[in-house]
Amino acid sequence: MIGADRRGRAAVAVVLHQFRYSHYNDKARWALAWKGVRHERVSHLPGPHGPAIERLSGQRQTPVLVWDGEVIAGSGRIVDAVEARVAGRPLLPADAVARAAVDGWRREFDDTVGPAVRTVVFAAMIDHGGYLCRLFAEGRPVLTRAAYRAIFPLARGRIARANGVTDPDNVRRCAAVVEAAMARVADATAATGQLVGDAFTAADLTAAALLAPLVNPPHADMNRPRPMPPALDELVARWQSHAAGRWVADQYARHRPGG
Ligand SMILES: N[C@@H](CCC(=O)N[C@@H](CS)C(=O)NCC(=O)O)C(=O)O
Repeated sequence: MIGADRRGRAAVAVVLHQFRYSHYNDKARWALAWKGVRHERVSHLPGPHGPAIERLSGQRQTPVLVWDGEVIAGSGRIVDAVEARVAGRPLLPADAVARAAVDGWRREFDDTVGPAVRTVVFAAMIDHGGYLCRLFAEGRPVLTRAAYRAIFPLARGRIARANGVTDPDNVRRCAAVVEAAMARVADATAATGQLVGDAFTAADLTAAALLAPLVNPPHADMNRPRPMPPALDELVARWQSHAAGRWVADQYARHRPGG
């Protein structure tokens, strides 16, 4: 746990506004864990989250980090902010060539692979409202869970559109993006076990977190409860046995502090 920030202050007030089990959110959780930043988490329910996140950050997506009153929206900006504020255990290499390679992996995963993974995973669970509600409302009072489940059928269409699962061609296109990304990761990590050089960087953190929904790694933040919907079970079984799936699980085991 961190005792002081770069400016030497003893206590830092850090709050992460998040969705449970969400892969972009897990990038932020991972950066905070990697640097040992003590923080509070506020879990929002997808759907009803909009007004509160918009009031806080001027946009509607999670994760949003509040660090000593400064509001930082977006997982990439959060990783950079944590890196800039906390010395030690660097996530960004000092060497310019390595840094450009890390930035390239981050861009590709943030812009292309992350959304494709989300579409493929949502396609496997969109017709299982009870399971989706259980995931996102875990830990909430029973009345909140019941109310969330009751309104889900009304929100289903919007959730399906927002996650790109209404068009079967788009789901197929996203599955192809996932296939290509898994092949590239398996290939790129074969030599050293890491994407750039032989040390864990923001490239590994980004790729592993954004691929995690395919693999259900054994970490409390991303290990979805079972039983899962059958199509999701099949998807996870398939990717867990792929070399890139094993790499994701290994990154969580070796480089993700806490359990
Ligand atoms: N580019 C953003 C993407 C974040 C994102 O897609 N967040 C999703 C959850 S994984 C979200 O908040 N969706 C709700 C919405 O768009 O209203 C980042 O890197 O943080």
